Amino acid sequence: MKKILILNGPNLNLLGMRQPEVYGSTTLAEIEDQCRAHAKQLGVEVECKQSNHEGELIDWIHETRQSRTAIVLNAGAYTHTSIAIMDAIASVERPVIELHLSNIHQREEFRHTSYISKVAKGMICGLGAHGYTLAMDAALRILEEED
Ligand code: CA2
Repeated sequence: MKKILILNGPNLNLLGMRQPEVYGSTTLAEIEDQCRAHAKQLGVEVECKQSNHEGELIDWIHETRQSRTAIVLNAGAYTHTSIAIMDAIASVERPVIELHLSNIHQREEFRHTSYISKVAKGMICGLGAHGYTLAMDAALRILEEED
């Protein structure tokens, strides 16, 4: 069965608790519930995971190798630093939709560079929590095109 893996990186477990003016007031648990409800409507399997550890995110990306999984990835600040996550994505040859709650291009200069964008199929940013379900729609479309 087609599967969408929703991966959230460092500090995103704090969503809804701090900086609501930047990241919104929806908690990660609420976003994950929305993703699970949306997956039911789409008829696709979904798994939601969050880690503050780069290596753990990389391990989960590796697990999608030779599967029918697409990844929705909010790599948090690793977006701007992690060649290792970029390499992991390139190595598994699975579609990744990069996602950011905030519009990274309207923020500090250091957030304008994304290593993830270099290997992602596409990117959604600036649409808050709604971006996750939009990214799932895009991910499913890509999986269908693979069949
Ligand atoms: O806009 C996004 O989704 C980001 O990926 C969020 C990252 C940031 O480093 C990226 O540049 C853009 C930061 C996530 C931190 O999340 C927090 C949530 C609540 C309170 C504090 C941090």
